Amino acid sequence: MKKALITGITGQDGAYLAELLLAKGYEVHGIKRRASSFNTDRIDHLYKDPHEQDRDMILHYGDLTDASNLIRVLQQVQPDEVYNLAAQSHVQVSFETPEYTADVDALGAMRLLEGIRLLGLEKKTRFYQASTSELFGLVQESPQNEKTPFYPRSPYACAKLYAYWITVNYREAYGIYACNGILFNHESPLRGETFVTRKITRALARIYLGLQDCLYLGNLDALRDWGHARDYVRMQWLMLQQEQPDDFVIASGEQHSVRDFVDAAARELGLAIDWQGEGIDEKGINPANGKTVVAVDPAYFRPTEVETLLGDPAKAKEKLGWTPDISFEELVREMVRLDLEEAKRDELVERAGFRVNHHQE
Ligand code: NDP
Ligand code: GDR
Repeated sequence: MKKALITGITGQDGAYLAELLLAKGYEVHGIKRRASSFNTDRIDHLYKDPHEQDRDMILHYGDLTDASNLIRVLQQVQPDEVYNLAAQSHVQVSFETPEYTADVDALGAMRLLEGIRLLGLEKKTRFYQASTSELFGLVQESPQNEKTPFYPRSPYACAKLYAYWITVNYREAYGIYACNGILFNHESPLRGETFVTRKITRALARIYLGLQDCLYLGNLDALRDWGHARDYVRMQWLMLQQEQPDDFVIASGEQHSVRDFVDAAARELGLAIDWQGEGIDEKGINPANGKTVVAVDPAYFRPTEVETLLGDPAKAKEKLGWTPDISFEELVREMVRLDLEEAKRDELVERAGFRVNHHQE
């Protein structure tokens, strides 16, 4: 039985990857952070009580800022594959927490690679680094492929640039089977609520039911290449199954704006959108035209923005047989459907007199 260690197992990708690896018969180990409340929502369906004998998913407390902890876990697990998905992954938040973001996202990757080396696991343990299209930042050519020059535009992207190169360096210096997946944005119903896609589907579902008034967004013209996380974690696994380690761009090759995403989600719900954001009544409707208002709040603008990203996944198509199964429209539909279910649950809870979380970040 192969053993995998996933950092960031409680996040969006960690949950889909754990599910995939368990289905393939792996023993899956994950690192979770200590939190003051339960933080395993996304993997609870895979979780078995520690007292059960036949557990195939085992969680270890840890943190990417703690080298001794990482080395201990690596030593204990002796993994065949390490997937380094843990990160402070929010671009805008990285402007507010640049040092912490660098510690986790840059040095965290180095700590794991150095742990593999110190423990003499260079020949045994394969390493996947969650690299990102944010490396391209202020894009130098379009579409972007593995040879496109990097131009990071945030503390997050600068930290991920270090992680990218330290992965390449440990591959070249010590012969570790280490790969970078340069993944473009991928979303799902498990996406964190403060990333723009989930923020949109969650807000529109709640507006539809009258639980929320208005959707506030930042840059509506930002262009992204959005895919489904379930498709993308398959590529993470495939990258570690090749004869030679390599770096790959994973993208859909299709581009949409934030505005397009709102329109697609609104269509699913039959909502008409008023983009002016003027004359909002207490229900978030413009009384002049009866449409749902989407307003721009400059608080969501970033000091330096990544305006446009579009990936060219030709290399992954050729060498990994990359074919995403889920289209943009199917992704939006699934996210809207599940956020509508969640909003209906909130509506019931609220009607029963209990408080629900109305955060809109
Ligand atoms: P999420 O934000 O959903 O998950 C991040 C995970 O990292 C969570 O499990 C989180 O734990 C954990 N984590 C954060 N800080 C630490 C720390 N200091 N020590 C240990 N664990 C930590 O991200 P995604 O699943 O969306 O992304 C996975 C990876 O892929 C990230 O590295 C991200 O930067 C990268 N990426 C993502 C893309 C996307 O579009 N989703 C595209 C390209 C790259 P907790 O649950 O406790 O917060
Ligand atoms: P991104 O994702 O920065 O691409 O990073 P996000 O969904 O946060 O932003 C995408 C684009 O939408 C614009 N935007 C808003 N974004 C947020 N979060 N909230 C808003 O209200 C809003 N309004 C407009 C942003 O300015 C941006 O242009 C994600 C993360 O998963 C990273 O970890 C990963 O590396 C990259 O994708 C690829």
